[in-house]
Amino acid sequence: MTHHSLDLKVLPKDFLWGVATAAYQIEGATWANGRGCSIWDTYCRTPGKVYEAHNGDVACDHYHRWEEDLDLMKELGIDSYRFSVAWPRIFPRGCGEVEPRGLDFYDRLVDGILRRGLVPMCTLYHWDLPQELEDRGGWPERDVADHFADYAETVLRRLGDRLPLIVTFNEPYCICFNGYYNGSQAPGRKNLRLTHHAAHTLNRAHVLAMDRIRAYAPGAKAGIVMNTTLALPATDRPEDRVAAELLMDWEDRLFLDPLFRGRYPESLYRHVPESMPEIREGDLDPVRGEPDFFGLNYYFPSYVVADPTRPIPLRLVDAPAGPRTAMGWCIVPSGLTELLLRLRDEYAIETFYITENGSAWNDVLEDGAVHDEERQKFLVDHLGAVIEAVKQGVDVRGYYAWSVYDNFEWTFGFAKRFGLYYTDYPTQRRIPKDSARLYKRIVEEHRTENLSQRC
Ligand code: IFM
Repeated sequence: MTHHSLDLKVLPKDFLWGVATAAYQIEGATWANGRGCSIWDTYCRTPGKVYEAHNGDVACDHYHRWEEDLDLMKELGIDSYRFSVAWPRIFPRGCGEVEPRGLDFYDRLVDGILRRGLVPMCTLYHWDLPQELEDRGGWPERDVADHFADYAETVLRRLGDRLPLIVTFNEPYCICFNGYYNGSQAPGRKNLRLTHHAAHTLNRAHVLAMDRIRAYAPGAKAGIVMNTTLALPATDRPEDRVAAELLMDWEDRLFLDPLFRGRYPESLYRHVPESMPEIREGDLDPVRGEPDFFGLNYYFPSYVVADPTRPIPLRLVDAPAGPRTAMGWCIVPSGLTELLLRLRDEYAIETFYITENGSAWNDVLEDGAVHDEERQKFLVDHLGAVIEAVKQGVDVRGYYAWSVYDNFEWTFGFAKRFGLYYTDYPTQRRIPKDSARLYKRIVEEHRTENLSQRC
């Protein structure tokens, strides 16, 4: 097992060590107990969209195996489990009639998490928009925000008394840009105007949902999770520096500025005014929408050059030569420190969680073991980057590894493995990789460190 020399005592005593998942990626049972169809059910059935036409119908069968899965998390020694609620299990048609069996499932799940002494972090939206809402226009349509708020209220009326940590959205960038700009994820549309309108609905939905959270889960801390791009200029040329800033306006500040400042970046009105949404009174309210914490998902930075031929004059280029994961993503742990510092300084963010971080590798199961050296190194190096940010005064309260076990990696189907546990799909056995053992040891060492400091 990889050795580490992490300075764990730098982390707060009550630092939450966790793992994260999302409903469609693990649950399976997509037709069980009245669940409606989501945009991902549809996208997976659209020829050519998902690797070998894989889909989430069975996935990790977590819907039936959740008790064993929670036992596994307990055995891993973590403190907290970040999961998401599937909107189409609660409102099969997106709005209107509630499916009580959907609420019952998450009710049992939350009780099961608490019974094991784990802290639940609940994400309300991790990409599974009910298909009927997409058929009526999807996220670019203004009223989806109102339906989302009603869905949030329904979930919180049932679970709100037991949820200490609530997330409205996972990765607005992916929802809007992959869903409506480059079409690489569900619903697979490609239109700049729709993308910016989707962003506005989402930003407004966050504000509306925060009102409901305050009303129906008054004891909870609530926030949003973003995979904020760390945009780096590919060269030292001044125009590439400008392009990198512009990329952050487009992909990040499109969500961050409304959240913290109640407006959109001026550069977007300069370059693509016709694509920008109408803002009505009260849509973007940084007071009502103010998060208690910011969830950061970090995987890799983007490299940018200026490109005056494009409406937003920039272009992404390949990362410099260097190590890459099985996703082809470059590995830059220091980017995580840099991003935390930048976000804290630019938006005066007081409290962070790293709500996802992890890596996919071509794991080989041999004699019941997976010796995933690269994943262990990735884990240690990124935890080192978190520790460095904490040393520089950033308040990071927890780290959630993505993911507890291999699961449905969206357009890559089951071909990419991010888990600390290896999922043997034919038997649904979860087999600890060496990285799971390392993570467990790190968590234990941090606890021991705390105890010895108290003595
Ligand atoms: O699997 C995804 C997750 O759903 C959202 N964040 C990135 C992960 C790895 O691609």
